[in-house]
Amino acid sequence: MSNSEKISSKEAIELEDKHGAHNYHPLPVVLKKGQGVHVWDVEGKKYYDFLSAYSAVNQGHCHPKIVGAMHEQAQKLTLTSRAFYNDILGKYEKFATEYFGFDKILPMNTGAEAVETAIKIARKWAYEKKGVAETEAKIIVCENNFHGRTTTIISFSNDEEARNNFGPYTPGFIKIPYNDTEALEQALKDNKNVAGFLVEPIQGEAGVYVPGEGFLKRAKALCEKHNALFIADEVQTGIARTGKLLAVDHEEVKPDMLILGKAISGGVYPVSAVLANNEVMNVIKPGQHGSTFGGNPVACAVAMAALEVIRDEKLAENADKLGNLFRRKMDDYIRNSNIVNLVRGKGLLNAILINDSEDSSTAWDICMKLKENGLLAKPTHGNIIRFAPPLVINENQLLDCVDIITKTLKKFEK
Ligand code: IF1
Repeated sequence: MSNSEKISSKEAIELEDKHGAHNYHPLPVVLKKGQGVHVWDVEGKKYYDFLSAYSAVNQGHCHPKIVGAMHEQAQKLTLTSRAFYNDILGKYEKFATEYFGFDKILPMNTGAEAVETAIKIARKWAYEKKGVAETEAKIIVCENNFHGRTTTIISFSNDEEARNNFGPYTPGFIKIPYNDTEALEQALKDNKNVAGFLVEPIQGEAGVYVPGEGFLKRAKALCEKHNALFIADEVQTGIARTGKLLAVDHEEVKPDMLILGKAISGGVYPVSAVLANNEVMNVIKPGQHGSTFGGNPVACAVAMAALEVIRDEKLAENADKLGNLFRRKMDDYIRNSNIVNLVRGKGLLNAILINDSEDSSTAWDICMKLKENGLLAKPTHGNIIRFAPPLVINENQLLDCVDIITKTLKKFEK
């Protein structure tokens, strides 16, 4: 069967079921085209995309400037490895470090790779700069975190699905409750070997948990006081998703290490990165870390275009404005609803809490009905539905989506 051959939804699903590992349970929709805030399935039905590939497609599907940059670079030079220099990596490194305000960037490919990279740098910094005894470094993480799916990362997860039967686990992590600066302070006081505090500025997968006002600022101050690195995982919350370039910008917090992924490429190509200043990043010497594709020419071209789109199209401002409108409209509905308890989020990273038990199928059933009504979203844990459209959405489209969502939810009112 050639790629150009037409395929039905049923055939596509059967092929994946037969030949693909069953590591996902997708919504039964088979997509073949994406443009801006819309996607189309193989039968030609059009949908609003309210997931944005988990906030990777912030710039909208197939943004012409980003795809154009990929197309142009892909015809010149796709990959050199880091065995040699090339004419675009340095330009990208200058562009990105100035864009985010750090001395240096270490380019990788996936979010999990960037998180692993940040863990390695933090540990090395602890041994070589903080004076922690070799192999004794600890990293503080939060309950209900999601930082990726590698063995080390799931070692500090408390999500049984993500962690079960993947042991033995990597040691060296201390868990504290999210949004709890007293617990962070205690952990820093009790453990002299802390290399850093790794945190999502908003917990995405856990259900879009926005921490209390000042949490990030107080956490950063505590890290400074105890000579530990504040490491912000902005893979999902970054790149304008929450109404600022970075979610930490809402509290004017400057992380010691910034982890980016997903929308740094606009969802066009796997690109991730760790950014830090010299006193941290310079612990990495030649031959101590790397990746075949990390910082490849296509990734550099795509990421620069994707970041220019965020800035030039003022997508953070749009996310802030339309995020407030979305939550206002949803609150108007929720006031008289018995199927939705609340809406929460920041910018265009939002979620609703369905008034049913975690193990009920209601959230899934609502998403199936939303699909029928032309909007794609997916539950995170059990009874929480995440709503995260591309940041290029306009006010009319957003109000149209609020209509679809509220009309659908009304059918589930008890
Ligand atoms: C899946 C979740 C979201 C992330 C944060 C690192 C990574 C992610 C804050 C790793 C990735 C993705 C992974 C994808 C679904 C999605 C997800 F549901 F898994 F948890 F967004 F919430 N830090 N999140 O959110 O980046 O290696 O995937 O590039 O694994 O199912 P990655």
